Amino acid sequence: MRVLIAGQGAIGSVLAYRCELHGLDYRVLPRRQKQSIEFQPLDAACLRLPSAQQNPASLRGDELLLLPLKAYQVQSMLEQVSPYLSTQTLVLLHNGLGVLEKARHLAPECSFIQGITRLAAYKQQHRVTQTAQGDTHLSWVSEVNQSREQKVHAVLEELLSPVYWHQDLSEALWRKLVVNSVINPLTALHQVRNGQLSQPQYQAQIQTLIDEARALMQGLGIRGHEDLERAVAEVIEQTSDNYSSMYQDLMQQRPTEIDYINGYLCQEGQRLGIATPEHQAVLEAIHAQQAAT
Ligand code: KPL
Repeated sequence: MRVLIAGQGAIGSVLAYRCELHGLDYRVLPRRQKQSIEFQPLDAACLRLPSAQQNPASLRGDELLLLPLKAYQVQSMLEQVSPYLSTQTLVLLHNGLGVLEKARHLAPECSFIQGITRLAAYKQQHRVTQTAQGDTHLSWVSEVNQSREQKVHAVLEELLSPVYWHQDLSEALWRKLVVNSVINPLTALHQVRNGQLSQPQYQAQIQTLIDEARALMQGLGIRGHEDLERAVAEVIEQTSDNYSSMYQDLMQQRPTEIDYINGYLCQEGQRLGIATPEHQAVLEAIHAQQAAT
């Protein structure tokens, strides 16, 4: 099964490296101009990733398309390739929610997998450094035949090991959404590392954000909302030295995923008639910062 990797971001480059390592047939669908990536694996010498590039016009229908992109990049990538998509399987791996609905609209014949990965890497110019292998949680959100399912599982388990398959990922996706809705905007607005959010001055705002998100999860009947405080505190501690992705995006004057994180929570609040004023406030504050840069 041919693997297509959208973009040459940090996680996309890890996946390209792992395709090389396992001798898989893969191509890259560059978002912009193709770059030559120097890749530093976790446990091997640095190497230059070869550049096999796919022309979207020659997609075949049986490929596995991995989309390790920011939430806002997925839509533009799919708009670019949608005329050539047919029955491929697409894997979404990004922060935030709300992209799947748009992706399904753009690629109605494709089957979809949604996922969360703790695989970690960062990119500086043309160099990508992997920092953690991390586990990956995946779930099919489309029906596929058994033979396609087996082929896809085999490839993803080679590329993203360890992989855990779930019948329903909504609880894990929402818990991650809540964690990101607290850590990402607050670190970006206060210009601090994740770990600094454990200081007392941030606790009242963190609690309000969690309470609003909990009311939404309860309204939607999504389990796993009882110990959101613990989930947030654990990630703050485990990633204490990190600068969140939103902080880095704002610093580097790139778009952020705020509309798919706090923005998504506000939209769900409006739909359900549940107030989310604190999420609305951080959404507006990040928009204001983006407009000012
Ligand atoms: O996912 C993250 C991000 O920065 O986007 C966390 C978990 C907050 C780690 O920084």
